Amino acid sequence: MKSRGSVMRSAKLLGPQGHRAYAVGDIHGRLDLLEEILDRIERDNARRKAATVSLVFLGDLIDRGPQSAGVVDRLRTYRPDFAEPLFLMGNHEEVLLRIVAGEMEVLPDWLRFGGAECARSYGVDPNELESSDPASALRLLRRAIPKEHLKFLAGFADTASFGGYLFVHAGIRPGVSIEQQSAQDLRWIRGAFLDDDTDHGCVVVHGHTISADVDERPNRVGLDTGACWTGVLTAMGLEGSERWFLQTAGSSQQASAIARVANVPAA
Ligand SMILES: [Mn+2]
Repeated sequence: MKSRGSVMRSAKLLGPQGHRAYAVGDIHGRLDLLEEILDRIERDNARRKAATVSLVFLGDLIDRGPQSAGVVDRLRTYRPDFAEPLFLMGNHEEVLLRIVAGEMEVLPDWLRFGGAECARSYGVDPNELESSDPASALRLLRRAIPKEHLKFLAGFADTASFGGYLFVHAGIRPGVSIEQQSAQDLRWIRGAFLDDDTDHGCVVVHGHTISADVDERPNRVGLDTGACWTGVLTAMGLEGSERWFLQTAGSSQQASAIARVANVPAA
């Protein structure tokens, strides 16, 4: 996959003294779980002492689940009074933005890896997209997806730092300085990052790769618990030396869902 834009967009969050941060894993079109985790975060925050709060969404808001349009609309207009929201670019947002920019050759992959559900949430029939010529398919999508949604997604950052933590969607390339990381790696990397246990100089908080529960290692914390299939959306709170996790209740089918997730193609 090509990666567009050589300049990494980075946000420096306040922290850590007197500041608190929450990070939310991959939502993938589950508006129901998003509402539940926002509620849990707000209640968790209310129990703690007053602080400046950052609320970081780790990307992949869209695709797979049934309500991508609903999730984007909810977060685009989300202005909580207790926290400052910040959004990171996932590979799924990247692919959608590339398609509506005219890169129609990635359309079949997008539809196969959860884009069909996303298209449907915007009132577009994925079968019609597949059977249309590229120009017509592009027109269909551009007509259906509100410009404000695309503008919102296009404004997502690639990294955010909070004290000794670095938030990214997928991970970082080990041995490469944070400033030199490519957008491609930050949004797509798996094995080379996940299997690396060296000290990165910061603890990397990421989503993108599904694990059966929080994947907590000395040099990274993975928060993608496969919400779309398991019903478990995970968030992490950070303040000072403290670290804690919040999760949606999930379904009783969670164990079998996790087993199925393990067979899902890596997109
Ligand atoms: Mn991802």
